[in-house]
Amino acid sequence: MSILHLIDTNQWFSSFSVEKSEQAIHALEQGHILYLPTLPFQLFPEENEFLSPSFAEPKAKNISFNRHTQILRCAKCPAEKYDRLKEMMQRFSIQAEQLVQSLLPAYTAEIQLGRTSFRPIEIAGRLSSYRKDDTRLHVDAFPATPNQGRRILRVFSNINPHGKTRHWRVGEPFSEVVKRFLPQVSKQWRGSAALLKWLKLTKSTRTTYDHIMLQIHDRMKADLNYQKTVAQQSIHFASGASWIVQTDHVSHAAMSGQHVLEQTFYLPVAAMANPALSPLMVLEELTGRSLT
Ligand SMILES: O=C(O)CCC(=O)C(=O)O
Ligand SMILES: [Fe+2]
Repeated sequence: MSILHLIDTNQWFSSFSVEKSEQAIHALEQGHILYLPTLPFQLFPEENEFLSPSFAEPKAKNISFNRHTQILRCAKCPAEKYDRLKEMMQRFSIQAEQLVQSLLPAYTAEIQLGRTSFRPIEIAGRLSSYRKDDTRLHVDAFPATPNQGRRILRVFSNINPHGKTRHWRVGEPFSEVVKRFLPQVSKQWRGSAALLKWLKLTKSTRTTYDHIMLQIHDRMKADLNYQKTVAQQSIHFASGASWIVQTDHVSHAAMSGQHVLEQTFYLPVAAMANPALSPLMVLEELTGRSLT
């Protein structure tokens, strides 16, 4: 069965039937990817110049924007272009939010807006440490930004102007990932969470949940045999298409592609239709204790 759940729309804010929304939430929570092949993010002609790796630092994988603070992190942006790039990312962020509001209305009361990112650098051939190497299958967990059990929901849009797809690999279901890697997770040192916070290495407390998810993330990426042999499928997201995925439980790897926009949201587990499917509750069930 395909892991893609098709959503037929060409509007960022459209009216979906209750049934369509329920099906979408069900699919998402089961670990499917909501695929919107006819929902492009439209650039204004004068924005095409941003489709160039020259704005991003070679080592950074993205340009990031925080809509709350209005801060755009773009080291190589010429001053006169800063505001226009910000406007483009803000427009994407608002449209991604409208999509979530219209397609997943049951989430809207609780969902929290995270960072917006723009990724103008070709993935294939990019050099990075294994932990940062997103061409290796992984579930998302962020070292500096503990999410303390909240779900990570991401909206992507492939804005490649040359018709180039974004190629992902998608691996085994989270329940299988956990069976394999939870036994390898080392214990969190007592006091380490407080120390990380005190050193400002984390923005909030790294809970046991965050510790386990980071370890799973790292161990998946470190295991080259696993990367090669685990059951997996290849997916090519067309340019002009958008997709929504909960990247904290869908094992994914981005193999090639250039120019994508991405909006991150955080969702409290209690806001899910079926909280038992969250990584937090799956891990709490297996470890028999509270992890946050
Ligand atoms: O840039 C991409 O296509 C996906 C990279 C990734 O692993 C992520 O955003 O979680
Ligand atoms: Fe990821």
